Amino acid sequence: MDDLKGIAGPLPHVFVPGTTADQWRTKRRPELLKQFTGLMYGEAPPAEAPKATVVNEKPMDGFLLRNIRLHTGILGPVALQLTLPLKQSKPVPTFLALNFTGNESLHSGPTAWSFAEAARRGFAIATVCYEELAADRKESPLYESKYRAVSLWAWGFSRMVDWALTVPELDSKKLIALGHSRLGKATLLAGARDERLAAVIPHQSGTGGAAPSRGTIGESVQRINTVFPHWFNDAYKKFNERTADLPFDQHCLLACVAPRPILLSNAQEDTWANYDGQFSLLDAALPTWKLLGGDEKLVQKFMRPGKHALTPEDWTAFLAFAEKL
Ligand code: GTR
Repeated sequence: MDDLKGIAGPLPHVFVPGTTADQWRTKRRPELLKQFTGLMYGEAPPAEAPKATVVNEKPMDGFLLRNIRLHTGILGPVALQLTLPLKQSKPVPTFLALNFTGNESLHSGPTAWSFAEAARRGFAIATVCYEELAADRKESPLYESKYRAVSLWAWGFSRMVDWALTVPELDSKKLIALGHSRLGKATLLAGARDERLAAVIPHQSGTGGAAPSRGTIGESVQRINTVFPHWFNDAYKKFNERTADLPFDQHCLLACVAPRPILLSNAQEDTWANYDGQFSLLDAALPTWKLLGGDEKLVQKFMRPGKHALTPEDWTAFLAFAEKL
């Protein structure tokens, strides 16, 4: 594994040869998740029973929009926006997504999402603005605690799952986590930790997401830990200049998603996110899908021309992937 594209190998093993599916589930996967918590992402708060109140609901052009106040417990209440098909005869598959710019901003302009198209194809989209969960500022008093931002955002996904499981219109077996960039990092971590997420789309997630800590292209661990010291824990900073000593790389986190479907999506000009390294790691994690009997056709890579962004073309790819679930 020394010559993987975008990675300074060798990579640590995901599991030793001879490991059984049962040993993976009961021993190796929990051990890896514990290492990721201890050496990189930090803890997540305990879960609390979800409480939600519907604020209002209105038909829009091509979908139904419902605003909800979701009480997450320790991080307080957040505004959750749910869009649904106008008519539905059965519970619908649902994207659970964090957004950067606020729920309102997703309806027009460059940050617009494809709500009507998703609804037409029978999907719901539930979204929360990430900073409502945890501020993205290193100065936030939140980070004087043991918690760090990516882990808190990932925890937010799980609170959305708690809530989604209480909504009869949503298909509890088809909850799909989606996030872009730093939220793609949180998406992958949430998908690895929370098996109730049926599929995961870490979009252009880069370093600290699906890209290798041992990367040779794009953002280094040292740089991400310096510019965003509140994203990962203090232990991860000790590896700034010696990533080869990490007992894992991100293929081990990808493997924790198996046997569930995953789509790694990237953009040609987004070399900062080391898509070569990400795709190499997905290949390195694939034996876990084989071990668990997962559907390898649903371990997918998507690449489009252009820059770091979440575009309508990306939504088309997400929907095509989700339709196969
Ligand atoms: C960049 C950061 C990346 C990525 C991106 C984003 O500045 O270096 O890791 O997360 O921000 O979230 O858009």
